[in-house]
Amino acid sequence: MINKCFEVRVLTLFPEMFPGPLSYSLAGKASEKNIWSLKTVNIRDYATDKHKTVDDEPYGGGPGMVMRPDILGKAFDKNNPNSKWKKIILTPRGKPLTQKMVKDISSKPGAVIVCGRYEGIDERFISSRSLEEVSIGDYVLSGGEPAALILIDSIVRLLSGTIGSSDSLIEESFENNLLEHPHYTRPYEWEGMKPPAVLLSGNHREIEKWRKNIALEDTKKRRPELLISEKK
Ligand code: 6GU
Repeated sequence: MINKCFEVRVLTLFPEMFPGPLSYSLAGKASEKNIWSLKTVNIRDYATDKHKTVDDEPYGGGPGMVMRPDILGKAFDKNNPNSKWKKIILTPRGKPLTQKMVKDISSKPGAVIVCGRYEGIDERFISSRSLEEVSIGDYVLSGGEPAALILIDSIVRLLSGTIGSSDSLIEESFENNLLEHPHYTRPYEWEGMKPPAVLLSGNHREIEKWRKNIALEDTKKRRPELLISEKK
């Protein structure tokens, strides 16, 4: 019933940032159950000079520093266990992460995730190791580490055994390119507001109809681009 342990290997200059939030809640419990495991690799351990340099000035000039391909290459080659694993580098230049991509990653036996830092990463490292560049959205973080925590969380919750009922995965946002319907619970009346009457009707067909309709209306209002984009 439970699949083989999904292995995550994170290459980072800040291994202390892990597992961080991933040791709590669903991901934390799933890791205790050996549904997934995490190993961090400190890129700096592969530096060769006495100052443990991992970056240098950009060719062509400009602000900031660029991560060196030789150090990254060595760190990656020593920690790249299996050709079936997904190989990802997190940078704001990457393809925006979608639930479809998360599903694809979670179907593999594991993932190597490289966290970008400083102003950039030497392009030769990215292309020579065939890494997929992924971004978590159109804003800039100071590094790939918070993005890696988010990516790993999104993968782990799809692994078999992490979430009790697979129904919770079928109904949620981004399935069928729709946002999920809104939710209500007790108390029945709060600050003068009551839940929509249909939800207390006991008529499951009507409830389903109401939820589908409001999901579609909310998606049109908030995320119209989801309705015209390709199937997830
Ligand atoms: Cl993956 N890294 C950084 N530094 N900034 C980002 C990002 C990644 N995704 C969105 N912004």
